Amino acid sequence: METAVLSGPVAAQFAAEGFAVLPDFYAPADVSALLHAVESSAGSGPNFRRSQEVFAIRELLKEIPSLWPLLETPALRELLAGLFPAGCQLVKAIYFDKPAGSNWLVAWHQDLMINVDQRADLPGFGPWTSKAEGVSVQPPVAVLENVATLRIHLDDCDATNGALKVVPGSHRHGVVPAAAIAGFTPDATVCAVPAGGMMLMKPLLLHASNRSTSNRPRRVMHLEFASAELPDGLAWREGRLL
Ligand SMILES: O=C(O)CCC(=O)C(=O)O
Repeated sequence: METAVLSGPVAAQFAAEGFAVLPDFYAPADVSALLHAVESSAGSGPNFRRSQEVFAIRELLKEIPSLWPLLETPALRELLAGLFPAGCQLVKAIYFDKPAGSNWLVAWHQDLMINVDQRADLPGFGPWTSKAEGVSVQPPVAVLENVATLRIHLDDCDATNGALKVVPGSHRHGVVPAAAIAGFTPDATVCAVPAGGMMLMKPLLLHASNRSTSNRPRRVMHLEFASAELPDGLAWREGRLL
């Protein structure tokens, strides 16, 4: 991925370590407006998953379209221009609340699957899964290397309320076999992010998160962007050109 326009130490860290934290990316008033839009949405249906352990909204911008004008600040446009000088599309948007005291933990993994519109017989693509929400596939590593995940934090987040743990540099090892993951995790670090902060992450970065031992929620908007067009016969299921 080109990061020439995203200058300075943040760009260097993102390229070398596969993640970076940008505190103060959204002002407190922006965070309040984003939370208000989520809380006042009367949404229900299969894209909404509510339990004691997690509240998640898939296809977030389709479910709550009023969020995009709030998210698309000059700072976001500048960041995306730095990450993707030739333009990009939003390919996935999810909201996750890990509520206070949640037992939801996420084991070490890489984000290897992308959401697409249909199955297609294409070299390098597979395995495929079909769920109620649609088709997903593991694409070639080159496609994943062209995706950037932006996690917008709406609460102060640290090790006690489910901050992501990551293995710096693990994105440079391609797809890590399950049996090899334990060899990487002694080098893990916790990514604390303040409310209004943004965590940038590459999908091939090994990451995990713990249960919450805090009385604070951990609300995050997880947005994935990509510049790569998929081969003929396949399209990003949630693709939104910017
Ligand atoms: O938000 C979390 O704690 C984990 C999310 C995650 O691992 C993912 O979206 O791949």
